[in-house]
Amino acid sequence: MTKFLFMALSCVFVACGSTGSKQTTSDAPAVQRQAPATNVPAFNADSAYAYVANQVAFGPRVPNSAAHKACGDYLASELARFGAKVYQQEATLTAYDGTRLESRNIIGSFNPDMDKRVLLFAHWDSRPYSDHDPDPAMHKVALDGADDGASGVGALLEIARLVGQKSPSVGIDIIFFDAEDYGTPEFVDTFTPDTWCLGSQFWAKNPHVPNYKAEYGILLDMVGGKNATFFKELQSVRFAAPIVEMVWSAARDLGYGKYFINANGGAITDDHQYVNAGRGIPCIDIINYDPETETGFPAYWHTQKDNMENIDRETLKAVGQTVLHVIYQE
Ligand code: AHN
Ligand code: ZN
Repeated sequence: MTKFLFMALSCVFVACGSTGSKQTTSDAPAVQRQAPATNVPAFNADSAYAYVANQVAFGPRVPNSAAHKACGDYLASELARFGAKVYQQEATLTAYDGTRLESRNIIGSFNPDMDKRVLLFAHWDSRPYSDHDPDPAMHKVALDGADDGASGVGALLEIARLVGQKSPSVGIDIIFFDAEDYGTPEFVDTFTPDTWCLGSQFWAKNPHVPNYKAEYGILLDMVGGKNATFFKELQSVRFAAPIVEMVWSAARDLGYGKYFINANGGAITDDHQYVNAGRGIPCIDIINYDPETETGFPAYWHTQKDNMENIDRETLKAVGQTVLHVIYQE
């Protein structure tokens, strides 16, 4: 009843232009426009930025390295500090070249006994190669992964901190997947399927609790870049269109339409695909997509330039506040 009233009011506000939203176009039906939620905590961008910087400060989080181990311990202890029930799922996974990767998926559950759950995830490992670097001498050198890896985890740690302070009315699971970014490099000719996203592939077959289920899932991948643009990723649109619309319209209502572009992007192989296919959970990917570059990713993607210089608090805020809005309206 109150929900309908709120929706009616929000439509009136939109109609008379008093919400401050600058977007004039919409492909979402009006019924999906959300009530102006007043119970949503404020995402602290400085806090998220610090969680990103802290990860990068360990050095590249390449599986089997000391930095990887130390950062994994840090992430697990932060989730525990925020009040989550923490699961650490260790597995030896095999890379494209046969390397055995000592991997760890790190899971924080809030209100683990609640039936209705939302899954939020990101990968926490960083790529062992800068195989898109303009300098060939860098192709086999590990990168910082400030955006590619650390940004999604940093935003989710800030969300975890807030969820721990004041619970939404659904259970929240936050998964930091390992071994996402050890996929076949550009300098190798052989094609092996499914070499990316090894941690999420493992989890999809071996969830941390039997028959794990969530209403939907949201993947954050490269969510910290300055002037990032999040187009509607095509696999997300195919498998979870209502979730895409819910998230993009929440972003628009919050005034983040310059980041969340109301147009389709490319199809991207990413952790959401395996969670979707393996567990039947409709998942979307919020990922920085640049239609102007050859790869579809920002120019610093998989180069030495994926460092803290590209990380912008405003982008982290746009993504984090949007995700909070979505989970607190449940
Ligand atoms: C591929 O490059 C096949 N997928 C992109 C997944 C990814 C890598 N996201 C971050 N790094
Ligand atoms: Zn990557």
